[in-house]
Amino acid sequence: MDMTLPVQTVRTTCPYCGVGCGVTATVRPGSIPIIAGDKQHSASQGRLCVKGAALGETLDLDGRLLYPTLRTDDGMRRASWDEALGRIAKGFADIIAAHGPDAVALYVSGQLLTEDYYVANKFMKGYVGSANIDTNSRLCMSSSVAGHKRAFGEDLVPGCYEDFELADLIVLVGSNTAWCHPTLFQRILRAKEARPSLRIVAIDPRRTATCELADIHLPIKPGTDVWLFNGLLSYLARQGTLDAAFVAAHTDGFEQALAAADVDCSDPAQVARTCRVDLGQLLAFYDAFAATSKVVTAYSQGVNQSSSGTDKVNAIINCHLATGRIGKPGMGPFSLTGQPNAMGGREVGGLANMLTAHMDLDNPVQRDAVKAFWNAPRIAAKPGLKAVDLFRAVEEGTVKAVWIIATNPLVSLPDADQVRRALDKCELVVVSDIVGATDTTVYADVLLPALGWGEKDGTVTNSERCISRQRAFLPAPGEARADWWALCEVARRMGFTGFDYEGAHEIFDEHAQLSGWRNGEGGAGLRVFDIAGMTGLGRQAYDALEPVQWPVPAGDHRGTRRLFADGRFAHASGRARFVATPPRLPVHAVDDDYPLSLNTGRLRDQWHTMTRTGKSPRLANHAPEPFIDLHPNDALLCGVREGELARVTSRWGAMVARVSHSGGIARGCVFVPIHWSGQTASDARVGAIVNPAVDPVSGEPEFKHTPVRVEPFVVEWQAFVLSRTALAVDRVANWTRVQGEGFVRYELGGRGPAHADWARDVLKVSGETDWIEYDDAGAGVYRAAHLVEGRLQACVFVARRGAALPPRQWLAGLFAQETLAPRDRATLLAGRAPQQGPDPGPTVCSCFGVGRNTICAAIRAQALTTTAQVTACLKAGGNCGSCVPEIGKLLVLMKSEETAGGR
Ligand SMILES: Nc1nc2c(c(=O)[nH]1)N[C@H]1C(S)=C(S)[C@@H](COP(=O)(O)OP(=O)(O)OC[C@H]3O[C@@H](n4cnc5c(=O)[nH]c(N)nc54)[C@H](O)[C@@H]3O)O[C@H]1N2
Ligand SMILES: Nc1nc2c(c(=O)[nH]1)N[C@H]1C(S)=C(S)[C@@H](COP(=O)(O)OP(=O)(O)OC[C@H]3O[C@@H](n4cnc5c(=O)[nH]c(N)nc54)[C@H](O)[C@@H]3O)O[C@H]1N2
Ligand code: SF4
Ligand SMILES: [Mo]
Repeated sequence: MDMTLPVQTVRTTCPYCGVGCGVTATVRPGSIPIIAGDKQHSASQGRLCVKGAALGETLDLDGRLLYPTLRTDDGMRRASWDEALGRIAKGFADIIAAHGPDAVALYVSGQLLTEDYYVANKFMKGYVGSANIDTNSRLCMSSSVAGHKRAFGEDLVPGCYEDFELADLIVLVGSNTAWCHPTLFQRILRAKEARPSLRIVAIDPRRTATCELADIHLPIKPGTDVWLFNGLLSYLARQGTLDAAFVAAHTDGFEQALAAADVDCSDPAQVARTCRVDLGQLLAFYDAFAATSKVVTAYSQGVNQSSSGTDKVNAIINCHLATGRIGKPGMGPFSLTGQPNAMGGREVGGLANMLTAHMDLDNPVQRDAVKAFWNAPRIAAKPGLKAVDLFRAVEEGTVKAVWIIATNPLVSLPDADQVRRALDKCELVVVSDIVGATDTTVYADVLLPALGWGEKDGTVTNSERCISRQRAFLPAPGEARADWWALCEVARRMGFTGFDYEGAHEIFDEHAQLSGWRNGEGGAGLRVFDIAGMTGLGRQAYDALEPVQWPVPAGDHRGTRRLFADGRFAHASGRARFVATPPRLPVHAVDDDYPLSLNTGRLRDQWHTMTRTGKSPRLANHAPEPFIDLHPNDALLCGVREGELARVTSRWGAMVARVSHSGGIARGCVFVPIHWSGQTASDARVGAIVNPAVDPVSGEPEFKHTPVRVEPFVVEWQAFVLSRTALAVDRVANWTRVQGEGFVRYELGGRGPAHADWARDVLKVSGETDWIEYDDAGAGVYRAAHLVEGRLQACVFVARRGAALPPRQWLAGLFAQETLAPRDRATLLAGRAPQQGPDPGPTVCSCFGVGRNTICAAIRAQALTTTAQVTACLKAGGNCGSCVPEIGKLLVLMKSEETAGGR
């Protein structure tokens, strides 16, 4: 390594959530890049959350896919790019020739860059001639897209992040902002600190970290948001707090929407009963909304992922249109996007029912315009299959080839075992990923290595329409290539012209040109998505591109913060539309067999199926195991106990995880996180039990509600293993694993003997070795450690119940020692240091590694009352701030314990 190479700092954008924070990566030869917040980035102003801050820990090449592989009769073998691309091109061409263009499909992702996405869409819709390209955004944003199109005439987010700071009331609906959009949440908190009159309302069935800092929390019954917002519209109308002039001048359909709302929702008491919320709290929210003009209503998956998701979106937008609270500073409906490029994918038309550049498949003039611009041989004439239907068609055999790029559908689709059956049967499965082993790559016939974050180059668009560069700062590993490149190479091999790009900048240029192309023709009005002002950048200007919010029409290079300021919308009439939203319950109701409602969602420190965040030991500590969170009374009824394993079963499948009581779950509800896959647990893929019901308009799945039952998962013993090397544990009844600092941690639940032979077998130890053990068969306790030349190689602890196992922290720390200190060796099998301080408990602050018990002890001992005091005392919360809401929660908890104790 040449140590004289200069230290280089590259400005780029975080690859995780839709906030789209600016990141600086400082690259030094021979050491891992140093990641920091980019103070110059308008979206984040230097802030990063804990996931962004840990990006440096995810960049090593362990587990990376480095060259193409092909399936043969004897399994997968390495292949050249040429051979792999040739096989895809021939496979696609043969199937199209025999069965037509709709027999092939692409399934892509909001984690692609706009340039990759653009090429994928052009390839399918313009050259293959089928709209069978859908994306995981179907699972994420499609209800918002459909809601925007119905209300505004185009998929448009009116506001910007600054509106959160300018608002006097922020309503967070179905959004765990504190964990899923953390730096934006911190912006909200700072605004509230500066201006305590800013009120926050959280609407979520769970009491999440976000709710802790809300003035009002409405723990709504899952799926009933439309009642709540119809009720609000009706209430506003009765109170006379509508903006009649705005409604008259700029909207259509108000009367019908109000009439529909009045049918079931005109009586707040009735609404409160239906939504299962306190009437007083409901009215407090309604009054706050009525009395405040600067209101931002931000929403996310509690709204979108529902069989009435599109109606939920429109019920919210209706309230903003009725009060004219849109397009002005500090107000508006605000769809928070999930993935880093959810927006970019929508701009290029990545969904099966969209064309490109916000044009429509069912508009013949626009279809012709795109075909002409692309100089394409054909153009898709009808919408393609939406994600859930797409994989059904694969199983039925009507779709015979599928190319999956940057998504993991075997984990993330509902009824995920159906996806497994589909891929198992499919003639040609191509998967492009950065990781070799995922639940989906296992089914690939052709596996292509993609460039990952830090290696790839292009643009992403965040929740506030801000286009921002992701820049490469690392060399391409192995033979990995950009996704757009692989798509272009296949297109060329299929004989398609129009795929000769020198680099991402040329693709972006074409995309920008198309956005302005024949804009205004086709009887649909001017398309607001117009970035013609960004054409002709050339490589240099593209590389230097600063974040900018679209639209950026020709002649303008500063972009647009807010839309609709002039009251003009994108329907041909120029007016916005109210949508009548008669409320309806989720498709599948709970019943005696499946009495509980399963809700699924995210944890603070993991990203989706963990292929990247799972590499960081620091991130793993926050929630090292999958869990089933439910109310203690329901647990009692189900016969399950906190800390023990339980099985959750639905009509679609079953899974196993540990029972937990966070205190935030209402009776009748269960929450399970989405992050575990077949790579990280034997049986905790929640997608396998989620019902495949979808919203009739958007096709978005009902991820937030599935009827389930919970019962004990009986094991005879529980154990954990910490091992420097990965182990084969698949014969144990239940296992989960996470990455530690220098070791892998397994949590096991099993049946049958678990003593010396078993332990040596699991740890792959044979013959004479440095092996120390403790066996108390009567008590069901077994403990052993394996040392190699004085260095701890692995240890295993077995007990009848999980609660009888020692905490993992102290043992984990021993893996940092090159040679185990004699006193540590002496107490190794006790699982604790000789004079050990108290167990710090599960990590709350990942930046400084501060545990829950430590924080509680400090609060108690020093009578701390504010999060700032806790930070001053322990540092916890003082860096990225992601854990501040949880510290707040602990303060509340301790206070209530104190009050209870004082009684
Ligand atoms: N840490 C982390 N952050 C992420 C991600 C991640 O994987 N990890 N993923 C990113 C992506 S792609 C996305 S889409 C976003 C998602 O961001 P969010 O939507 O904030 O996250 P979720 O946890 O999916 O769900 C949000 C909340 O909806 C609530 N909910 C469930 N049912 C209902 C209902 O009927 N009504 C209402 N009002 N609420 C309900 C749930 O209890 C949950 O707290 O997060 C992004 N950010
Ligand atoms: N039960 C339940 N299921 C859900 C949800 C839920 O709330 N509940 N939420 C849904 C939502 S909102 C979303 S967004 C999805 C997310 O679900 P997925 O998209 O399936 O999850 P990821 O783990 O993000 O998958 C991304 C894959 O792309 C790979 N990858 C990363 N970068 C690149 C790249 O540059 N190129 C290529 N080719 N590959 C790359 C990663 O290694 C990983 O395998 O899950 C959905 N599923
Ligand atoms: S909030 Fe966190 S995950 Fe989201 S973009 Fe910013 S640093 Fe990345
Ligand atoms: Mo998402």
